[in-house]
Amino acid sequence: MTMKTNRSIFTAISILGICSASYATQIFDTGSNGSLATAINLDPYFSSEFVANITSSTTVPHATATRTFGGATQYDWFSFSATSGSSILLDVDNGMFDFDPYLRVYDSGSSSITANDDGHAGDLGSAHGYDSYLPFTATYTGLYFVEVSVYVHGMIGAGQNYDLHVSVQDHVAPGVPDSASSALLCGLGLLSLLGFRARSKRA
Ligand SMILES: [Ca+2]
Ligand SMILES: [Ca+2]
Repeated sequence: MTMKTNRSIFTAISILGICSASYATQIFDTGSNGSLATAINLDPYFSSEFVANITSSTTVPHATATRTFGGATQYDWFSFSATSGSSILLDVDNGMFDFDPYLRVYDSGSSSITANDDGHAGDLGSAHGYDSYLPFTATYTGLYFVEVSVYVHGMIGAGQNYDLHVSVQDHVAPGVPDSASSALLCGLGLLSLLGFRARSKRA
């Protein structure tokens, strides 16, 4: 393979990376959230950008937590605020076939509120019915805590990845949709690739 071919492939892969789907409201799990006390708070990441894998994404604010390869072996904890009476939806995507996800929801005093194993009922983003999907109504105003584990209560290990989408009716949505910036970067990347190919032809 020539150096030119290598560079073309590298450039193309870079552009694909830039142009691939991302969530403005996405936070990456760094493995530091192995307990309720260290839960990652998702409140700053809520937005109403369109995400195909999230039910009613443009009308109900949502945030996404993504665990990526290499994460610590642990339970993953997240928190978010909700107002009493608000509809909440927890939606695990891309869990199965890495693992069989199980969700548990607690209040700040570690009292169990609700849980779900295999609620996925055909929404986008899940390839298998073992993904969790948990709608419920907030019974108080304050913080809610979500623990993600492997069925039935095992720790999640390296290589077991997923997206957890949290949608909360009437949540403030400080997250800024990244659609415009992604489109700009994607366009600049494509232009640079076209320029590189033009220079290669003249060489
Ligand atoms: Ca989904
Ligand atoms: Ca499950």
